[in-house]
Amino acid sequence: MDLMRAPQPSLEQSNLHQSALRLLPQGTKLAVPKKMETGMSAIIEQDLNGDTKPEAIVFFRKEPESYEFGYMILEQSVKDSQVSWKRVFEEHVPSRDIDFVKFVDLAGDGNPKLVTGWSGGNRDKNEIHVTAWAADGGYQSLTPLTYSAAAIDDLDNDGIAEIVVMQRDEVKREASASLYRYQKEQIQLASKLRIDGGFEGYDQVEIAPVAAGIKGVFVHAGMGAHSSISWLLKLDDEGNLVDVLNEDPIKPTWMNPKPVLSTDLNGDGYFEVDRMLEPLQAENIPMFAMPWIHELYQWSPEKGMIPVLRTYLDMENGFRLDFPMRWDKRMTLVKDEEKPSILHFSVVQNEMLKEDVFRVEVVPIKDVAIQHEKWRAQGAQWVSIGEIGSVSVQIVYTISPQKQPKAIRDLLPTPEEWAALLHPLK
Ligand SMILES: [Ca+2]
Ligand SMILES: [Ca+2]
Ligand SMILES: [Ca+2]
Repeated sequence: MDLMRAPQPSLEQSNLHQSALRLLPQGTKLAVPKKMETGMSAIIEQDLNGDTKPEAIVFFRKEPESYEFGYMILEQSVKDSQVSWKRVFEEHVPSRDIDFVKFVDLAGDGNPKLVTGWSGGNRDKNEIHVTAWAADGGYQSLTPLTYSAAAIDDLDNDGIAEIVVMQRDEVKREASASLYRYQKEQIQLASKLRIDGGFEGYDQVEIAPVAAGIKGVFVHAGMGAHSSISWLLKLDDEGNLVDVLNEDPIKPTWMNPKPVLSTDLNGDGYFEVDRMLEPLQAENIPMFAMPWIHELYQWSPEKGMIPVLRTYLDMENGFRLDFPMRWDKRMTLVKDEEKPSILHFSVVQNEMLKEDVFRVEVVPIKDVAIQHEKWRAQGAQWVSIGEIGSVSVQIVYTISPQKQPKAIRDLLPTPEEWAALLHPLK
């Protein structure tokens, strides 16, 4: 038996592939969409009309390059145990690429609709196409939505997905967020919110949980060379999109000196919004050497945006070191002038910079024993708080915590607390 032989596609799959090639419109070839949840392929099988038999959706592009892409829907029929495929729908879209493909239950009837994004089409606009099946009319592509970025998910948790479309007009420097719902066999605008348009492009547009049973749209946009603006949109009681980060979404104040992305960093299931802080007493530190503190906020129905985590991100070594919330902003830090991976922490009291309290040092695991030997010779006290990849993270006290005044000693974590503050970056 030849174990090296590549797996053969099943008869059914090769039949579909051959049928798809045979049915391709003149002058086209198969094209694989850029983003898809099912495996990357030009041919996807999915039941679109609810008869439990999958249809095949086949994506193609015109050859030679002519900025025309498209797709066709094939229906299968079985006769004398022979499967054959027939083209029942075809749409050509002027565009530069197939941005994404999703199958989304937009009507709440359990039948997913085909939702496709096409980039760089008419007048360089991106378009979302929704292709729906109706018992009396077959397949139909609904009026397209133009978009700069989009998020498709169940925003109001009623079991039916919505489409949130972000637009940006580069010339007029205007932007907006629009909420669309599938109603009466059409895509209908449910709410539109104007936001500031003075940015370069969207870094993230994602629907994610913000609090128990509540979702929001996390929007981050890049501005200038490095900085960024953020909005967090959610639905108010009337079902309108509102921004909970900025008092006026057209004059946003939630800005950061670098691009930021939202995730659930503290692991409670809800996404946070980053606000980068300069440590206290850091006025004279140049931007490239700034040890940014990331203050992460979550939305609360009662209190609005509240900080839930302050943390330092060491991208180079792949970890984050959380700050105990009791530190408030009193503990400040600075990067070592010679070895920037070393962070010196000090307590600020009465606006006066105190002596160093401790430093964080990243030591290659293989060198830890030698390093400890050196510190022992210097009479230093330290805690090994954990290993990330090939490095060990060490806390080295400037003076023994027992000799610190109570006010400072109370700020210092116990060894167990230290270990719980260190996390690998995902
Ligand atoms: Ca079907
Ligand atoms: Ca919904
Ligand atoms: Ca969280």
